Parts: sequence; structure tokens; C-alpha cells
Amino acid sequence: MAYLVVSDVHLGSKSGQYDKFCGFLEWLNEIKNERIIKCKHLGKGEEVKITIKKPEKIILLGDILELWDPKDGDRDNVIKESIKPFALLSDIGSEKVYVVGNHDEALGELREEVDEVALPNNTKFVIRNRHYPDDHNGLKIGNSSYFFVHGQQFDKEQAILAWISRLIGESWDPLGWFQSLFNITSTKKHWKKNLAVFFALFLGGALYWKNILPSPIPDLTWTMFGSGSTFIIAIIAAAIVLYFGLMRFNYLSAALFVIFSSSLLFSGQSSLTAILWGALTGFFALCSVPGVVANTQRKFYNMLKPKDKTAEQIINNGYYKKEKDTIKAGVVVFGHTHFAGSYGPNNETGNKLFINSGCWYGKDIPEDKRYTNTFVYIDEGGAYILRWRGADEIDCIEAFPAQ
Ligand SMILES: [Mn+2]
Repeated sequence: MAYLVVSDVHLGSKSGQYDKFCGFLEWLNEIKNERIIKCKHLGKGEEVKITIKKPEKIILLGDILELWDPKDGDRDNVIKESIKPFALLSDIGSEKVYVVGNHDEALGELREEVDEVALPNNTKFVIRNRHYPDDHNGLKIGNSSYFFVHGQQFDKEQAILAWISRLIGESWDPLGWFQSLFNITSTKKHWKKNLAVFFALFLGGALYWKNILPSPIPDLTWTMFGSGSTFIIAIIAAAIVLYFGLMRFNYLSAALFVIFSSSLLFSGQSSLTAILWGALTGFFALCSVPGVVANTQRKFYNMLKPKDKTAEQIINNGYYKKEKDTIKAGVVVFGHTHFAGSYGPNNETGNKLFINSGCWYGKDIPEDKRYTNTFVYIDEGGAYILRWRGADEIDCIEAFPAQ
């Protein structure tokens, strides 16, 4: 019984290690039974021999795809960078278990029949929404029990997302939502131009009504707030387009229809102009604001991200809450923080061993012992955190021999 775990490849992102990951999968494809590898133990400096058996299961432990922050904000880049890795993966004669992370959570909402795919080589590809296995007692390998979870669950910065999601009864993902809006072909192409039109319409409209409409409250410099029903109807029209357009894109045309037909009821030349103006302004806002968000959110998000935290920091800085932990397994394997390493077992971890599978993203920082292109290998003999540099060129970051 051998398992292999990788996480946080972020395919389609700006700093992913696509080529390395493909090379790794090609190497995995070549392991027919087992492979004895000599590797340097990066902590101890000595050489160790590890027998890598062909894994029964490959666990893709979340954030394999970058659906939140793809290169240039364009999700087509995720599709491009997925073709080869998934083709290579399906060739490998192991079961593939994809546990979704926060950057690829949308996969968990696929139609049920896509959650379990039978591949031509008689292996399965399954998608798990939260963790693997379902049973909190974990999965027995040798003398230890293992539990696999992406790790955003330990993330206090994402607690607000989880809280709102529980409240509304479905996953609340504002970044994914703006990504979706931005990834409309014409928005992707023209959002900057649309933004200029939006500003021109907005300011032009404000100036126009300021000059032609008598203000009931002359002292107000910004007449738009006091210019009566016309402007208010226009604002409501703009809001309706924005609201329905943003919530459910297929309602957009219905909303436009309501606005234009109601403009006939209200008639009067100036209100028709106002309503047209409102609808157009709303439309251009819808086709440009997601571009602004998609292109600036990375900076905000990076400020909040617990990226590059060690397993010890996750446990001790209040990300992990022992009293809330329902996991019964002895070893918790997680990703998410991009820092391959371990912590525990001790009192703070509830006597569990936490192993982080690291990432295939960004750069190595050897002085901090932060390595990329890492994976976890588990069999009856124990668990290893390994780093892949090339075919059979593997370093051992940490080893956890079975007791
Ligand atoms: Mn993550």
C-alpha cells in the first residue's frame, strides 16, 4: 500500500512550476513496480535510500488548478496548463483522488457524475469536496492512520468566507465570482476601454443633470442628489442592471427589458434619457469593474494569505484550533501554506503529526528551508517529505519511519 501526495501546483498561475510538474508526472508514469532512490537528507546531510513503490493512490491535495488568480486573470491559461498534466495523470495506473482546495473549490460543485470518472486504464479519478477519506478516523497505512485535507480549514483569514458560506447555505467565493465575471470574452478584451466609457457616462450624466434640472435644494452643489425622480429612476435602473447582471448573468436581458418597457410608462423625454443613461452606465460598469477587481485583488489577497507559514506556525499562531478539531487520525497531511515540513505530535497538535506537502509554486528559499516541487510519499514503512529536482534526483526533506 503506497500513497503519493502533491498539492498547490496552481496550474495556470503566474508563478506555477508547470514544466517541473509535467516532468514529475512523466517520471511517476515510468515507475512500474518500484524504484530505489538514493537521496540526500536535507536536514541531516546524510544519504538515505528510499524504495518508492508504484502508488495505489495519488492524492491531489487541493489548489492544483488556479481558478482564483490565473495568469493575466484569464482562466483560459488554466485550461492550457491542464491538458498535459491531466493526460499524464490519467495514464498513471493509480487511483487519483482530487481533494479540492480554496483556489479550485469550484470543482466541488460539479455535476455528481463528474465526481467519479472511470479512466480507460481501469483506474478511477474521484473528486472530494472537503477531505479524504470521509471517515475522520482516517486511512490505515501500516501502523498509522492518515487524514488528507487541503488546509484552508485551518486558515483564520478565511474563517469569514466559511462563516458567510454557512449562513447562505452555499459556498461564498467573492474572488471566484469576480473571476467569472471578468472571464467573459469581451470583458477580458475590452475592460479598460469599457472602464473609460463607464467613467465618461457616469461623470457626463452627473454634469448633464446638474446643469439642466432645477435643484429643489439650491445650496447643494451636487445637484444629482436633489434633482427629483428622474435621476433617482436612472440610478435605480442602473442598480437593477448591475444587481441582476451580477447575480445571475442570464437575468441581464430580462432586467434590460423591464427597464426599457418601464421607461415607456414613465415617458417624458428627460426620464427616457435618464433611464437609457442608467442602463448604459450599468452595462459598462458590469463590463469593466470586474476587470479592475480581477487585476488588483492579488495584492489584497497576498496581504491576507498565510502563505509560506510553517506547520509549526499554523499550529501555534492560532490557525489550527485543537478544541474544534474532529480529526481522529494520527497523521494529518495538508497543503495550502506552501511550506513543506512537519510539526508534532505534541500537546498543541492534540498528539497528532501534521505533515505539509509543500507546493509547486514560486521559488526556493534555501536559507529558510522553504523548498518547492515537493511531495509526500507514504507506505507501510512510514512517510517521507521529498523534493523532486529531476528523474531520480530527489532530496529528502523529512522522514517519518513507522514506529
Ligand atoms: Mn490553498
